[in-house]
Amino acid sequence: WNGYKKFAWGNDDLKPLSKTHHNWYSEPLLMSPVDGLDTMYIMGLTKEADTTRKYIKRTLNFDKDLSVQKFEIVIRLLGGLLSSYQITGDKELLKLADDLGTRLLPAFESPTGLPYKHVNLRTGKVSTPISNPAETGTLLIEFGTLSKLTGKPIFYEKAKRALVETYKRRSPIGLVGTRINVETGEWTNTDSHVSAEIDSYYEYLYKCWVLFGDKECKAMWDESIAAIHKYLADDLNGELWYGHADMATGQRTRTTWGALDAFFPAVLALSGDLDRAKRLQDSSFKMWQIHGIEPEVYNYRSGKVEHAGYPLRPEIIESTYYLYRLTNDSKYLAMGEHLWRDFVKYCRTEDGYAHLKSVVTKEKSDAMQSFVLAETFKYFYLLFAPEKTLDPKKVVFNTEAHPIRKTWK
Ligand code: DMJ
Repeated sequence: WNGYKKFAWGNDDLKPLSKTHHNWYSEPLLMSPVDGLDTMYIMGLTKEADTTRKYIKRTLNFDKDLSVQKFEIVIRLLGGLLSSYQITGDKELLKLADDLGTRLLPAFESPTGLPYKHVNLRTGKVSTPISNPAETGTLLIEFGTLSKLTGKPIFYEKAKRALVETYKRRSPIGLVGTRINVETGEWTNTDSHVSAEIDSYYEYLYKCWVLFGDKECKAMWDESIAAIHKYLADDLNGELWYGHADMATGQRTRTTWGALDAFFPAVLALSGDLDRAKRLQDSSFKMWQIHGIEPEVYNYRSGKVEHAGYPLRPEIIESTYYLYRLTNDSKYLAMGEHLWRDFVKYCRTEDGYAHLKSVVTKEKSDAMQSFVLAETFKYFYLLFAPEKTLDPKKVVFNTEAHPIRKTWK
């Protein structure tokens, strides 16, 4: 955080090697401060957080002629504003969230109700009709919470419809694909898995049931998870992995697992399936240990790394945290310590943490995304913090680790 303050203040992200900054668009949207704010409060860094909150209120303005990627803006900024509002009671944060949510609403104006990938914050102009389940189905925690907190039902309705429209297009055997055209509702890539571009769609089916008590979400989760176990699970010499299959036939297409997939034990554990969660977490940890840091994509059949990058992802730590809290087994504390020591050893720089170009060579690259502040450090911290710091039974974390409390009836 101090590295960001020193070299990137007022911009989106720190570039930890060149000690400069990176912005997602032509003007900054304060990604790191908004994403990292609730982490500071949770860690008890109240003074630092209050100063940052005041800066955000003074500076952040969404009336900008920028075509933004709705999903990323929702999980990082909308989620961050809502959780920090709930922590501080600062109504201006809710006002900012309301303004942002309203500016994103035109994205849902497609013939199917599935949202476009990009929307202009000022004009509402939409673009990029080819989307994916993660981007069409990872909106309801944030938009639903916005409805509950503002009393405006439209946000819940639009995001819920997008989730249901995604689910409705599952194949007869219950799987969704990787890419979908939001104008026609046709799949343009039929690869099915729990990895990038689908992952948090499944996460939100379950979590929206927990947060809102929405029975339809629970029913969609129940049917989906059965298909996932049936067609994606691989039992390999006693190890549990989840691979890729064609959504129409269920036939295995790839036997890969990776850093993003490593969120899945957390959701399994949360849903009560501790047996599978534990076995799958052992597989993720095995993948991590091969090179002392996990790769983006690993082939569990051939044992080869298929994509060697590591952009400081939090998912394996998130699952370690859930498993520790839900089992009380100190094995997960030891696992977390192992992950932490490797993480510091290979990714630390003078003023921050850097992505790895390759977990094999450990060569670094000049980036530190805001989710490092929002998620990676938060889950590491919460794993070792006293349980009362944040009762995991009283919050639902959005996919960017912003904790949302059900403060409504
Ligand atoms: C985060 O922005 C979120 O966790 C998202 O669901 C997936 N990718 C990153 C972290 O890896």
